[in-house]
Amino acid sequence: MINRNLLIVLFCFIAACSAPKADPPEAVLPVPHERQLVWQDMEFYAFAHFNMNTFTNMEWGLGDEDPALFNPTEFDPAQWARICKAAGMKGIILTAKHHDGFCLWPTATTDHSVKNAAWKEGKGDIIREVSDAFRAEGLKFGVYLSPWDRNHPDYGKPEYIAVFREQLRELLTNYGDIFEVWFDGANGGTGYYGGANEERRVDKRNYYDWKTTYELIRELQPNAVIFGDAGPDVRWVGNEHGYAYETTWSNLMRDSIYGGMPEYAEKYSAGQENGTHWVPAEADVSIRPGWYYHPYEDHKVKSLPQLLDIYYRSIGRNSSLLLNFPIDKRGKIHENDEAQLMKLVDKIHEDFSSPLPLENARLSASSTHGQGFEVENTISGDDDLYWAAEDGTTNATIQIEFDEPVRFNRFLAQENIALGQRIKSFDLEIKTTNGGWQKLSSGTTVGYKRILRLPDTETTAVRLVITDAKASPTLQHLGFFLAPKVLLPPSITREKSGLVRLKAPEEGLELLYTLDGTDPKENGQVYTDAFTVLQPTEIQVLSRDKGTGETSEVAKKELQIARKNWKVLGDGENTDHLIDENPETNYFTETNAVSIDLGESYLLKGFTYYPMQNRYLSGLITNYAFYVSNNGSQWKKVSEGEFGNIVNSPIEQRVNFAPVEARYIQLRALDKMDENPASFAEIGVLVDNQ
Ligand code: FUL
Repeated sequence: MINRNLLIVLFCFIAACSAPKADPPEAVLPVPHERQLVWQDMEFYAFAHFNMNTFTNMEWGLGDEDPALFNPTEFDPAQWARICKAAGMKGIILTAKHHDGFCLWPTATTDHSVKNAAWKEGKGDIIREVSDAFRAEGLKFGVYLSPWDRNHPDYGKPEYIAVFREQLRELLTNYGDIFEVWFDGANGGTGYYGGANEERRVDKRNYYDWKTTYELIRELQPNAVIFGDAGPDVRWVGNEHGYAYETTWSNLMRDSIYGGMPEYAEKYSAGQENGTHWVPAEADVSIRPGWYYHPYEDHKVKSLPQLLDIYYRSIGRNSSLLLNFPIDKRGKIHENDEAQLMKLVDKIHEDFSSPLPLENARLSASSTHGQGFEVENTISGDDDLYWAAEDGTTNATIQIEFDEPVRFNRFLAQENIALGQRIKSFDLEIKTTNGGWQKLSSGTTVGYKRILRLPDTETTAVRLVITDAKASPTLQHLGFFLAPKVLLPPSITREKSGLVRLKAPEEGLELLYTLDGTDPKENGQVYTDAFTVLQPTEIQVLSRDKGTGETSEVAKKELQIARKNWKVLGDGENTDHLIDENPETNYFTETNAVSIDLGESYLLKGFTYYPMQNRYLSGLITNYAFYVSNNGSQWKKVSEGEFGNIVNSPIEQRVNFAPVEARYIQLRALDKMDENPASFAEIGVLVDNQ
């Protein structure tokens, strides 16, 4: 005999299966086009700046460069594709033509192209090789085509628009599927223009007749998204740091915007709640200071904490991330860039590798749209399923209760954007030990993806309180994760007074240091406040995770004698920048020499010259003479020489000489990288006990 209870369960099961699924909620306009939905799922993809500027060491070529200069020695697009694939990037956008007008493919529209390059004796086609290499790895390919062309004689005239469209036609016809066409907002200005060498301003709103160009792209590549300040499909995030905003709407007042409009970044780049068109943000940023490769930036590749911050502030804020690699003169992604990229990728994997097991938790929602839109859908992992609140509801609460206390520090949420971006604000609350609720964090927009970085939190229940929405909210995915700390050593800074400060790379770490050359893991003192070090010594530091006890590597820094009583002789502006122990501040002098009173005599055995660290360098000393004195008027030369490779690699220079007793020092520039005033970030001395 069949058990009665079983019969009831069976009946309910059949009834549930056959109960009609409710109709989906109505979309809230604007909504994404299918091509935008496909693009949005890519999330993370590469940008590559590689063409004439790579060989002239410039960021913006003038357009008069000799095409023969384009000559990579070990061009290896398979290496680019391998690296991007390993990093989980979904494709690449390549600068087919930058502002200088040099074309990376053998276009019929101009001679200013690879046809006249030394590379492969003019028989090569970079676009062909890169697009093939990426497709071979299953990755997508997109093109950047600069509307501004500082080479073309007709730029600024109607004739040029026909040339520009023909270039697009070639790119969009001959190289397979293109996922994105990227148009730069920088337009018009001085240039070579076929020898005219003049300034040409264009009416950015009307000159390009963008509408016709967009129609051409739709005809040739209907699945490609078009990027520009004003979209039409994907918009610029408004800065080149890779950051979207706390509030980032995918809706945009598209008709109020044109490419290159000056007020765009401030007024429009975050999108608008009532924006008329769906034009999501793309955050573009270079892994180095420059978009193009410069050997002197080899040591300036962004650090892991910087890259991680970019990730959370772009992908974590409803934007995609377009990360640029300045391809080097060999035609490869530089080893330093690859190493930093892989650190980022490993850390992201680590951050999201421990999701809280929500399938074992009890989920409930204050409101549900109906059958098929239950809150459990948010943890099903199935992109076709989502939770929706009842029609007409603009606030709702999702509660998640666990049997045991859980720990997390990341929160992730995704709306079902196919129905429009709806959530306007939310709070995240946790259950306290006495059974009450406490606000942990709050946010505004969610959109395609929102990630919050939170303090380490332990609780038995969490509540997502959607406090306001444009219409009944939807959610496709929800997640909580426990990301390990970035275990990097702290940074060390010192003031002129000798005051030393340590700064943790992230919260929740404790910092340990020694000043006697021993290992801080064994003997370290816990850092609580800034402390003074006047005499030369080595400081060793590390970070320790307060939760797990895990420690970072040890960082070491040599501290020279404190510059407390130093004075720069002579007057001039910002003389203190020379001796403030801060390499970010500079001192410039037309006299090409600086003299310093050390306040007392020391047995000197050398000096250090820290060149300026700015993106654009000037006045770096390439050949020097170093003098000492006991009265500040009679000088004795103790060293003369060259700072080899300082322009390509502007790192601290260290020179030793035979020990000499002196109170005054003088550094003179015998030769510089250019005619500009000599520049200095810092000068230091090495004394005998170092
Ligand atoms: C800017 C350009 O002017 C830069 O050179 C670079 O290509 C960057 C991605 O866009 O507007």
